[in-house]
Amino acid sequence: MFSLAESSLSNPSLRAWIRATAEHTRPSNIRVCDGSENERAAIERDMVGAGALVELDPKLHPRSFLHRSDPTDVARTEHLTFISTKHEEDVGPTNNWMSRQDAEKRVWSLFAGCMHGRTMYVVPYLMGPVDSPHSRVGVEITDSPYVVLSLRIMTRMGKEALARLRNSEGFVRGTHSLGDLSPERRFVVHFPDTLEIWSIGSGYGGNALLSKKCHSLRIASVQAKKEGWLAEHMLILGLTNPLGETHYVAAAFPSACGKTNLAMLVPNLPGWKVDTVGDDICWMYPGEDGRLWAINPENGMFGVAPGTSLKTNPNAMRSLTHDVIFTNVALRANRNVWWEGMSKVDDHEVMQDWRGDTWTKSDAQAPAAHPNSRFTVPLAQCPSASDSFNAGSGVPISAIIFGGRRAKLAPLVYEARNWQHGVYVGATMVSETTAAATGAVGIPRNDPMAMLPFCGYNMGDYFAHWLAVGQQLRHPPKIFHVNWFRTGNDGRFLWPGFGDNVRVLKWILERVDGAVTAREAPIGLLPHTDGIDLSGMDFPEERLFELLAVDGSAWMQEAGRTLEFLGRFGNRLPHGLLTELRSLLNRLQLSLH
Ligand code: GTP
Ligand code: SPV
Ligand code: MN
Repeated sequence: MFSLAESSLSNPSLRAWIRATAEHTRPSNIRVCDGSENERAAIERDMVGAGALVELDPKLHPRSFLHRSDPTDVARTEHLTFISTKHEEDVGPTNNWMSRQDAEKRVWSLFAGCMHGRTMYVVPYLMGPVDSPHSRVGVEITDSPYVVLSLRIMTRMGKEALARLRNSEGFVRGTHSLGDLSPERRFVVHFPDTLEIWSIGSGYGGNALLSKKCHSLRIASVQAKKEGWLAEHMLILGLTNPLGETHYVAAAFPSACGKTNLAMLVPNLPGWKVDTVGDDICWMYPGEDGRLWAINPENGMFGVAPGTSLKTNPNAMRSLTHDVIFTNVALRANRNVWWEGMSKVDDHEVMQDWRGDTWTKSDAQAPAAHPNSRFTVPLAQCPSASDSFNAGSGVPISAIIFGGRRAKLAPLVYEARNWQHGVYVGATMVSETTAAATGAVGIPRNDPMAMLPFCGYNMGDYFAHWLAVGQQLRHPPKIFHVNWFRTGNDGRFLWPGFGDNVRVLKWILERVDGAVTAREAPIGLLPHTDGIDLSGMDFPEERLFELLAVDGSAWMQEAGRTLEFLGRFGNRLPHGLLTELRSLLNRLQLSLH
């Protein structure tokens, strides 16, 4: 870490931008981050001194900390997130639009003097493997040391990024300030045309770690459209069968719907193995061999804590033994962390909840850990981290899985008939809202490809782009839809999920290999009743029937909802999707007569 004056920063446009930002935001000093251990230790020391980090017991979690964000700042704020383009129709009906002029008036003005008395950190970061032609550079300017420590885990940060940047101007410029943390003065604005992001008033997650959703999805999706690739909200995993054959799979589930968990699953079938390439973001390119290839642009995980345990996700738990930043979890008296679903605790054990208030289970009014509390940890610490994680070319994708959180309707798994039908299945996904964004939870909403909050342009054009990419692929991945969250009449999950999800992945790969047949249903291709391997589990077959049931009249109603949703895109909606909707309606009608 060094100040701008003494730094070896040679990139003239980077220097000019840093100067201009400092003139407007007025920090007391400027630090260019190099990603070193010394820099990390110095920032941690300062933050512990200022009470912004709590050091955990070094015997239990060496070099690990708890951070508490402002209680009004605990999740992404979609209603305060904007895309700024020349023409409003280019952001489409699912994004908030703001003109450049308005953004300067309403948002840039809030940056005036906002870093007074604070240090301005300049954080160069690389998205993607160091030697990948697909990797991209960004620089985030921030006054939050928590953001600096987090980016150091989540990205290849510092020297490696600067080396890649050299004198290029083609980097994403993110300007971030905590501002006064007031939700009234909180904004995240993206300018895809100039590769800029302005974020103020939040220090949490996707609002503040600009490499993540802002750069790798909202800005990158626009670049991907222009350049013929895909920037997606997907995990990437390698699945190896007992014969030693490996296929790679990418899966899009909305926020807090199971990507991290599936990406590092410990299979409940003997002889099967999962390797984790990515848990949240995936960039995919048509390869010369006609297949779709994927890289994970990130270097770490920002994973949901509640529900994570040695039983549900042992690989995540084993990743968390050292060098972790926990955010908004509960703190035990022994300076260890805790969250709901992690382990049994004594009814009368006294802890501090995520706000720092005294908490005991026996008289709890609310959870000890915030429902969107998280851990930040390098992916390399995960026992299942894939050797291909750093591969510049990425991995070839054999199957794409879409999935949602749906108490009713969607079966455990089905397969799309072909690429166009698969794009329809992704485009018409519905999932119940979660604590990952502010607002009510449990409300079903359309969330195409799990990208509703993250697509940086008109989603009508995005669907067309998906169709176009498919046309370029001589060997397109097969597309599937899954739902781990269907409930029975008692309101409980019908499917045990987690390690048992490998049983569904197994069927998916058997379909990819052409090893099994499927049965035709109006919505797509379903497993035969003996298609899902239930060996070694105590699972009544009737329950599998219930999980795989397709209720024709309920799907007919769903088609009405779909028509209304797709109608919002007007003439930007590609014909292919309407064709798919029409064929679905025909098949449903036939099945109901
Ligand atoms: P983001 O990081 O917000 O994008 O979330 P994510 O998609 O990575 O979700 P994650 O894997 O963190 O899971 C979110 C919540 O769903 C956690 O509380 C998990 O315990 C729970 N969950 C994940 N997989 C399953 C499953 O197969 N069944 C059930 N019942 N719950 C699951
Ligand atoms: C999500 O909400 O999908 C996340 C967490 O992965 S955040 O970084 O806040 O976007
Ligand atoms: Mn996510």
